[in-house]
Amino acid sequence: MSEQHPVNEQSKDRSLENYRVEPGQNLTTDEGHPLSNTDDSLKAGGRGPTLLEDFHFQQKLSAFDRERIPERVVHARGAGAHGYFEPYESMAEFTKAKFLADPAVKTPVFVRFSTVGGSRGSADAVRDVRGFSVKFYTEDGNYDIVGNNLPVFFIQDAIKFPDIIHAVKPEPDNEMPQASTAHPSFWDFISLVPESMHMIMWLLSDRTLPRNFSTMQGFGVHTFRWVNKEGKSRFVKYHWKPLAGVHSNVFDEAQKIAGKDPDFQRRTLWESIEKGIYPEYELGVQIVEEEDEHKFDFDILDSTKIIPEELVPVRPIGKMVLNRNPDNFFAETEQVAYQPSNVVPGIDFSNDPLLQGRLMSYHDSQLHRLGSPNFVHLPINRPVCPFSNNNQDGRMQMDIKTSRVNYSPNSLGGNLPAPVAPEDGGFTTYPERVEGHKIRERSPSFSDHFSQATLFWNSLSNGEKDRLVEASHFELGKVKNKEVQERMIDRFNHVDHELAKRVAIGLGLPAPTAPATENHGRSSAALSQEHTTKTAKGRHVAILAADGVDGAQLATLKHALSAMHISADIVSKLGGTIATADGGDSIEVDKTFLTTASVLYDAVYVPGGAKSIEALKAHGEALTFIHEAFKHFKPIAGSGEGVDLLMQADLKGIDSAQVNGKMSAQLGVIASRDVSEMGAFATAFIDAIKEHRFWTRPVPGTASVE
Ligand code: HDD
Repeated sequence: MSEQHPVNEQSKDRSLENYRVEPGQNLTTDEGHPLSNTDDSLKAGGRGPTLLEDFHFQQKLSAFDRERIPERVVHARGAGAHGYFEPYESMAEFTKAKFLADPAVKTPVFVRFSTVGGSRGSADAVRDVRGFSVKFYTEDGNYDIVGNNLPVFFIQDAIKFPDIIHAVKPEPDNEMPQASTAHPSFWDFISLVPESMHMIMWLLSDRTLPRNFSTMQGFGVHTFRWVNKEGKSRFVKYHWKPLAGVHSNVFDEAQKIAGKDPDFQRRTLWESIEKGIYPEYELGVQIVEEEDEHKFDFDILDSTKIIPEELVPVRPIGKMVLNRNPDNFFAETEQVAYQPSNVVPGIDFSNDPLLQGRLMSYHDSQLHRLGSPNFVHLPINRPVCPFSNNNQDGRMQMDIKTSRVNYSPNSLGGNLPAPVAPEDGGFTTYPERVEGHKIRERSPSFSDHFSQATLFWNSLSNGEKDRLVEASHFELGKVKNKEVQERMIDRFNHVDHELAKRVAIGLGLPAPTAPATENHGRSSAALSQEHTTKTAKGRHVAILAADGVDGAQLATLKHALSAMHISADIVSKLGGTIATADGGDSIEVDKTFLTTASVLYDAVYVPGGAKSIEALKAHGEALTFIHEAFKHFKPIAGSGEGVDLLMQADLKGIDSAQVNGKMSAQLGVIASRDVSEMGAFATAFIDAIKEHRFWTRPVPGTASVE
């Protein structure tokens, strides 16, 4: 019989507890020798050479010399968090995976979000795919969903992975550019590999500029299998939907964030958990009966395809909450080792050739970067259930196995550890029948590369389309090779003729005269971010103020924001405190115009107070702050004399006559000179914050405004 090992939300935290180390009282060597001096090396005389016998110096330096391990060959830059997953209802009808069987059981998880192309020290906010990896510590061992924030991939077969990654990474001669796809070798490859076109449409869209990790979707990408107790198998695709909605930066903003705060997404994740505003995601599945495998006009084993939600709805099955920051970045976030091959009974693979290759590559990658098969002994990777087998020795073996028996079968050790029979829960591979010739060939069912790229394009709002076209002008504008640019225009012409013409115009190249493929006209509402959840929880507002600010207005707004779990920083010219107009308590300044920037906030508020507004008007940075927020489509609010600062900023499309009357709300700019209705003003501002961005604003320099 298999043993039962109940798991709860605390199981992983408790297992990590055994490894946490507090600083000790005494400074010692690694072997515990007390040390009296760590500031001077042992020398032959005060000005003499250092002596070889200085064991403390040797150990300190050689430990330091070996601090770095190879960074991940992709997804090197990342941030992690602990949390839990709880199912809404039992999924036992579909899978025998125990962690999905009981809504009362919270399974601990460790999640790592990442960018793909940049190195470990690169900026967070760059245009890139984001990794979305989840390790579930279940009673049947670790289960990893190693996904991305896009539902499809560049290539169909894992043997092309080194090629796409070589093409996307900095070019080999000069190692440029860092964390960017905007370079010739990437687009050369893409223009020659048409299966990448669907992914390219997603790559050029707002999806690759997520505002935060908490505002992006996650996808398992491949089709997987679920198998129930009766041995019935179904195909499954995974979707993570953020409860905070799916929201993005604009490109200009993302580029500025990368300079102002390269750690922006890592920091926001960390700080929101510290504040108790926990990122939450709903897990959903699309389930396809085995007999329906061939009923679609694409192959469900092809990772460049989605299953449109109109064809197979996403069924929400549970929720994940990230509620604890790691104690140590290296020990947890860097050493965590995800592997798509980590599955539990009830979950199995499909024959997707991209997935099949991944089943080998991740283990190999962990062996290389962590240095030994014993990486599973590292605290973050250890399962929360017992594990036992006859693997032995190797570098950094952590366990002291006490049995003389290390083989199977055996009689000297009672034939332990013994295999677990399938009926008692032992893993069995789904006995799918397969036959075929050994061939290096792509299935003909994988050959339509454009229909779903067109579906994606058709599903975008006009603003999303404008920004996608702009992204293509930026990316291909950096490719000073006409042949590659022309090949890409031809590829776009297979997706949509208008799109191809618009790309060509921006590059200054001849536009195609007729479509290469007629647009099929189909769309899917789920593909546009415009239809996402609207909530203000977790947003971050800048309040611009100086000495003489109206304390009552400020207090009302701050109170209303915090009631909605929106945090706010007082931003002023100098640090320290500012005095309120009514002589009340002085107010702590959180950031100065030098230590922060408009791009780091989701919205801006300017409270009244004549003296405060005069000071802000005299300080150019306050106006820049508002201009940038406006340019990036963010909600902006001013009350009392605060309206004067908004007027001085001369925001395009905002009717000043209307603003000077009672409260007005135009294109996400909320203004009210009348401060008798601060409650209604706060509500209007919070409603605007829920919208996240006001895309219809006429912002000069964007594709929609000439
Ligand atoms: Fe991969 C890391 C996601 C295809 C080979 N991949 C890695 C990570 C994520 C993904 C999120 C970071 C894991 C972490 O946080 O530690 N990869 C994907 C997705 C893919 C995909 C969603 C397509 C559906 N990957 C893919 C292929 C191969 C790899 C086809 C190779 C055949 N991926 C790797 C790797 C990495 C990796 C080289 C680098 C570090 C690591 O595994 O742990 O093995």
